[in-house]
Amino acid sequence: MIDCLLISPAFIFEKGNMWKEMRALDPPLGLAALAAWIRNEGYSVRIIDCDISAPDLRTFISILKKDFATKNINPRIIGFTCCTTTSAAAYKYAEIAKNFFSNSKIVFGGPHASFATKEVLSHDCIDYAVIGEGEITITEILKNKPIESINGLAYKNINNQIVYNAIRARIGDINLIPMPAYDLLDIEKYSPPLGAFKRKPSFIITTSRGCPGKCTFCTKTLGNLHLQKNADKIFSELQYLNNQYGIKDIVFHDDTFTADKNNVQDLCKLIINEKLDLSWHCFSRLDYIDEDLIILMKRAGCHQIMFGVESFDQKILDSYNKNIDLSLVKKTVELLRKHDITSRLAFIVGGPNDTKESLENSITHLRNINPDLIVVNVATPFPGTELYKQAINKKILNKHTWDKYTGAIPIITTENLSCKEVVHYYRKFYRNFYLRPMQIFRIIRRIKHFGGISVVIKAGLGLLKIAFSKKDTDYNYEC
Ligand code: B12
Repeated sequence: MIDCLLISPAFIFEKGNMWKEMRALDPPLGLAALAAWIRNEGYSVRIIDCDISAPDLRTFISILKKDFATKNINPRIIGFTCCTTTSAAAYKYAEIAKNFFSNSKIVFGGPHASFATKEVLSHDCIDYAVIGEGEITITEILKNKPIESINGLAYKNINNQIVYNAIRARIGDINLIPMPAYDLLDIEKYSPPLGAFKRKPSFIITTSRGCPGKCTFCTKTLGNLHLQKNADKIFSELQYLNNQYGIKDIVFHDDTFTADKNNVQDLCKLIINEKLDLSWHCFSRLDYIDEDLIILMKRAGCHQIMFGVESFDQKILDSYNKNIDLSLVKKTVELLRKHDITSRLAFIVGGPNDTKESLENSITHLRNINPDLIVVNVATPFPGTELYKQAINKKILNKHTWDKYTGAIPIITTENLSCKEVVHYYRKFYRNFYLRPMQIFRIIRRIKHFGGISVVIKAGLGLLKIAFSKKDTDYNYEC
């Protein structure tokens, strides 16, 4: 018997998707966080990351047979993490798991379980959906608390109706959450996307939970309250990853790593004073960074910062509720250049208000401002977001299965752009930005910042695939 088996379903991205071409293989951090908490409470727990060990259903079946069923190891709870994009795959894995272990309770958590709860529970094999932060909720299931008294849980009653229990309050002090159970993952098998790390081994972590922003395209699984692990705690986690697994490079995947300036300063000072050999990359906001901080971050090993700019049209940016002044873009990119930190800017194409003019304008501005790297996503209305509500209200949501919600396929038809035009601009951004002699020269010159020659070649080939797929109808989309 094992108390809890946690599973991250595998997902195969379509051709031309940025994550596929950039060969990212990132750890299920939510499951590692849950596992650490569950273990601290005295329960046994294991994680299967299907991307690594069971990329197809046949392998999954043989793992369940070999490692569990034949050894009579029956999990009391089988928990799946479920993003919108991975939901269809998650349902298939869950059905197999329930067939093997009919007495186990199948629990779904993560963004899709939190915002598409009804759909998740419509599957016979799924018993419970956990909404929001999962640690305390899953522990209470393990403790056999009466189901109707567990906050943050939705389930089916005997009449097969869905019951939503009271909302689960957030764990107030993020410093009380134990370090994710990295030992339950095959750390050496993971790698952040090409171009995001400077050297290997590199690993991705988060140091905060929640985001006060109100961006219309963002899924806020853990809510608005931003809580930050303190610098000491982050530093010991970095030391652990370094000592235990030789990790030398980190991608801080927090929504806004610099949200708490004092804390970042404390962390940088710790890294510098303790001489931790670390290079790192983080995500920030243009209004949460200044030159003093940039200088200190650089001294502490920061080699790249990513900012969401989304559009160079202030009105369109405002329509995303991003609340950022575009004049900051040029200033910030120049500051990063001055201090030899790679700048990476992220854009959205195909939002409800985008027009050909606004996208052409963004492409021209981008070339003038000239950051080091860019990332482009097609506007994708994930359940629970304002963008999703807008798409439903305006009746502009196309019929698509959730596996198409990858950020590279148009899911909404806008007033001004056809799906074909959106795909055209998705590729044009990449083409016009990267395929310039000056840009190619710049990347070659900064090879050590981008992780070496082989990484640049692989990333370059991936970008060519994104930018030059045979025709704009490669994607099987309906408009
Ligand atoms: C790191 C990250 C990645 C990494 C790694 C993903 C991974 N394997 O975990 C990379 C770069 C690969 C990535 C890729 C993508 N990502 Co991403 N990513 C994140 C990010 C920034 C952090 C996730 C994280 O680790 N959080 C910390 C942990 C502690 O929180 P958590 O995962 O939510 O888990 C808690 C609860 O949700 C719950 N829970 C989760 N699983 C389970 C399971 C059970 C059984 C239970 C009980 C509870 C439970 O308990 C956990 C602990 O409290 C989030 C944004 C965010 N701030 O959460 C986006 C986010 C998850 N990504 C998102 C998206 C859209 C994508 C992409 C499609 C790319 C894109 N176009 O943006 C791809 C697809 C990935 C996929 N396989 O589905 C969306 C998902 C939206 C949705 N509705 O599904 C998010 C929410 C971003 C956003 N704000 O919109 N991503």
